[in-house]
Amino acid sequence: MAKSTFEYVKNFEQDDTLLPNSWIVVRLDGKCFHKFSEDHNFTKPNDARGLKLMNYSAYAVLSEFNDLLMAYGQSDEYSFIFKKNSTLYKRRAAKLLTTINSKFTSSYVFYWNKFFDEEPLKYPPAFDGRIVLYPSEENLIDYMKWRQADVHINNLYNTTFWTLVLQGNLSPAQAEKRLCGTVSADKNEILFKEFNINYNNEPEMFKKGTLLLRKTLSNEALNKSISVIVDVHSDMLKDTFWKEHSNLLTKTKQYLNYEGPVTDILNEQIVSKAKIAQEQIEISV
Ligand SMILES: Nc1nc2c(ncn2[C@@H]2O[C@H](COP(=O)(O)OP(=O)(O)O)[C@@H](O)[C@H]2O)c(=O)[nH]1
Ligand SMILES: [Mg+2]
Repeated sequence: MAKSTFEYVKNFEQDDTLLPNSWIVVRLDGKCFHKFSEDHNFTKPNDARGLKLMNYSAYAVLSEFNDLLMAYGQSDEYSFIFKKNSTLYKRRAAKLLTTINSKFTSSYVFYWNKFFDEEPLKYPPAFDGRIVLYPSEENLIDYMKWRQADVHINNLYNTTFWTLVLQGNLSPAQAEKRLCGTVSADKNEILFKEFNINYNNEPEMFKKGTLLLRKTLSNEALNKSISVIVDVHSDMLKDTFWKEHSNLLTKTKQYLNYEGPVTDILNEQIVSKAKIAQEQIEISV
């Protein structure tokens, strides 16, 4: 077909191919979520519904993109880690970022009612996104540790702050002043001595964020092993985690057996795979 005289405009497009041989990390972050969480009456400092919706939206992304090794989320952010040699969209940055972001954001809206049954969505949320490349395992592991250290620092502060305000009847300004210059041990002590709260007993999802991983599950009902995505709250700051998951950064298919609890996300996959197996039996009979 003859080219139109307008076709030259295509030459204005910029090449945004990402460097080969490096892990692609896509990090999304909620836009103005301090306001969005207020407008939707999120529980302070952690709203389990909101965090579970974030996890479920990330699970929807991971289910669709096989080149994703894992994802990690906390607060209003989620990081998605592509395998090092991924050639998805020929490693074009804009394609990767926009597809991951729009799938995540549309899932957040699509599944809103699954988690917020009594809280209507008042307006469409938005997430910004960025891509960062990490050339070495050490850099990537440090990235994951950095994000998890962030949730630890913020959550201990927020938990103490909101306990002082909601249970200690301090004003936000007074609580801020009280916490000024305190270290972790001081905050733990305030929670324990003044409010009888042992920070260690707070939910793991609040303290550690959520990691989505691919694992193998031996399922008795199906009488076979199935490949699943699991949501866990592992401590990535401990080197034992990386020793136990030594294939995590190199293989999209994880053969590590999952032995943790059956979460809602996992249960959904078991039910769906059982249904498919049942349908196959019915067809073959
Ligand atoms: N109440 C509540 N607020 C949350 C929760 N998760 C995130 N947020 C809010 O979202 C903000 C996220 O931080 P950041 O991205 O820096 O702020 P943003 O620019 O307003 O999105 C937090 O400061 C909280 O105000 C939650 O579970 N409960
Ligand atoms: Mg934000």
